Amino acid sequence: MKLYEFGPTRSIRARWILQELGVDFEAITVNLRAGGHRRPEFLEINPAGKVPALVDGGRVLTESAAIVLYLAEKYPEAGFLPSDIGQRAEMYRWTLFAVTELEQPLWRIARHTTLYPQAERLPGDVSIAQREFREMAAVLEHHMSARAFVVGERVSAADFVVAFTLDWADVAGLLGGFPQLKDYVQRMYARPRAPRHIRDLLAVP
Ligand SMILES: N[C@@H](CCC(=O)N[C@@H](CS)C(=O)NCC(=O)O)C(=O)O
Repeated sequence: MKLYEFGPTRSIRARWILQELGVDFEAITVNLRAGGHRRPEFLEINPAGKVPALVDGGRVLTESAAIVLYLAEKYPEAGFLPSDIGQRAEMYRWTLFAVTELEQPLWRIARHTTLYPQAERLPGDVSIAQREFREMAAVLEHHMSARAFVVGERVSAADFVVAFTLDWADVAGLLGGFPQLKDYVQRMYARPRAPRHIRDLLAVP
């Protein structure tokens, strides 16, 4: 398997589950800062020009959450995909909650603070997105009281997606007031096969 990735990005989700599974994979850096995602050879793999992308034999898969779910299903013995349909439904629920309700405001904040050219940034949207993130984080904070994992009693694919998203929120300074979420991120990143934190990868030139 080949993982096309770039340090402090959503490719961490895919790397996280690959590391937890302990499967061999080749990591190929697509340097976003150098425009590697716009090169024709990468656009052939992901016409959207975004990381991560996973190449597994003849299969090419993009979308970080889809990659995590695919790998959880490919290696059922790892137990990252709950066998009970109710728990699996919860796993999908929180995975999608992370990439829609939590990640979208974070993405808007990133775009309007650093990614868009200065003239296109909308500072007003940053405060709206911060508020919307906090409203949804409060829902997860409540859900996480007295539980170690997002679903059931053990780690599942959803945890790799959710914990990464909350690490991103931490970098954006948005985890204040959410002690359960802070503890949860710390616990998840203390796992022996956890990836590096976004803030550490951002420091890599
Ligand atoms: N929904 C996609 C988003 C992927 C994405 O936007 N990746 C960013 C890095 S986090 C990227 O490659 N950006 C390059 C660009 O948009 O030009 C996923 O979760 O995989």
